[in-house]
Amino acid sequence: MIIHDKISSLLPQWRERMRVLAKDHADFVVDHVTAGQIVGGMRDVKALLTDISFVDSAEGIRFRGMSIPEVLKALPRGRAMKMPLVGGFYYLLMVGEVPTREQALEVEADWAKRATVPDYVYKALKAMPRETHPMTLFSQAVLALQNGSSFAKKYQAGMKKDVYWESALEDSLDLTAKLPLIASYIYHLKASGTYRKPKHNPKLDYGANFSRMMGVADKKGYAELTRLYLILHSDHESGNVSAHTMHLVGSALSDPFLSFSAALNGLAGPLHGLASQEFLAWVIEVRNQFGGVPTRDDLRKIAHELLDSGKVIPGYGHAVLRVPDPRFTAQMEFAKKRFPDDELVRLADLVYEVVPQVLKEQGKAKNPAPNVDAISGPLQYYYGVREFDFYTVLFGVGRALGVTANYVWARALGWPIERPKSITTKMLEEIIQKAAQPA
Ligand code: NMX
Ligand code: MLT
Repeated sequence: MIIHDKISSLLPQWRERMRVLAKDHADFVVDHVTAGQIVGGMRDVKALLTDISFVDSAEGIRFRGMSIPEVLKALPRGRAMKMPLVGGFYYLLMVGEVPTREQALEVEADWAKRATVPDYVYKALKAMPRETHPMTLFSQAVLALQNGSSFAKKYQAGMKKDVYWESALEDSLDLTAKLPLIASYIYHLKASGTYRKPKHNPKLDYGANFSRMMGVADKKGYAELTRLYLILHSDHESGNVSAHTMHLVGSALSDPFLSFSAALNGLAGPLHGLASQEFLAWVIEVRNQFGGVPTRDDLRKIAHELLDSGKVIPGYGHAVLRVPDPRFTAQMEFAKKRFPDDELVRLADLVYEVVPQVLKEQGKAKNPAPNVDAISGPLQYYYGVREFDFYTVLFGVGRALGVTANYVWARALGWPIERPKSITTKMLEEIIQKAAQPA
């Protein structure tokens, strides 16, 4: 397989770079940790290494060094496609090079071969109570797939450490190939109570397949959005909850299925991926209250009321970014080009005009700008995907691309189990008191 061969050829030089860092520069001080960071969620502590993506606070995400516009421009597409092939993007994340169209299609073809889901997984989902949250179902289905993990089987059979990454890649390709089928099955289960076993069409690419399995009427437009959406949601360096969970669980040599199921549970939190669902629920509530798009003044008032009630404004703020999220901008541009008059898109745009100032006035949020979740919901809603508690599942399908690439490289470079040190509150206070005493 093309990704396997490429990683194989890159590995010797990467292993040497790791060896030099771990041995020759082991004592080099990169950063320091303050008490504020210890009690403040380790914000900004430079303690993770990844080459898959990087988030600059003033610019946003770069995937393998490329900004979103650069990725969208450089990556190959299929005939008459506006957005790149997801298979080509996966190649970029895994290998670090822009693929040719043939290489991108090779990844797509490999996915097509793996795009089947064992019947017992569907049966397990069917057996769950209907009101179960889609993210719970999604995480369960991924966990159920663990039964087929090549990594777990080979590990039990005594696999050598230097080839862990090969089984990790095998599982990652399997997992990412199966996710659209599982996600669309969950979607139909929740949307209409039907048990529709989706089928992958090998003549179509990953994005088109997913949009077709979702049963969206404007398949062409939705397939373009799906490709864009999956690319944008794939990764956000390694410190966010889902990526970090995948990394942490994987460091115990839990296979990609176990690790990704755990990552999904983190993504399901309202301060992380669930914010997309929450943003849409909020703007729909606002629209219903005013019978349409409210005035700026009304929206200002409602935003203040939401903050005064102790809630956060979903889709706004970020732990790293200090500017509008370029993933927000890319999706807003997509919407404005294709359906600028849609009521919820206009409302999301008005929220963007009003809310940053409201958050500034409140004075708490370090970043009053929108993140990726302040627009993704209205786009899905426009295409008829209206069960908004399903939106985080879509986020999860995208996130799998980045976190599995990280998983493969973590095993390839032999990274150890993650185990930072904790101290007690008393110890922290004593460290501070001791430092304050005159020498
Ligand atoms: N609405 C209200 N308050 C906010 C918001 C917001 N959108 N963003 C930050 N704050 C508050 C935050 O709760 C904290 O309050 P307190 O001091 O009372 O604890 C204060 O501002 C300082 O927080 P920050 O340092 O600016 O943000 P932090 O890094 O802790 O958290 C988020 C980042 C993203 C969790 C936070 O901005 C937030 O809760 N946003 C709304 C939820 C959201 O959109 N999450 C999705 C993030 C992207 N994703 O997809 O994962
Ligand atoms: C993400 O995409 O993971 C979010 O923007 C959260 C983050 O980066 O902290």
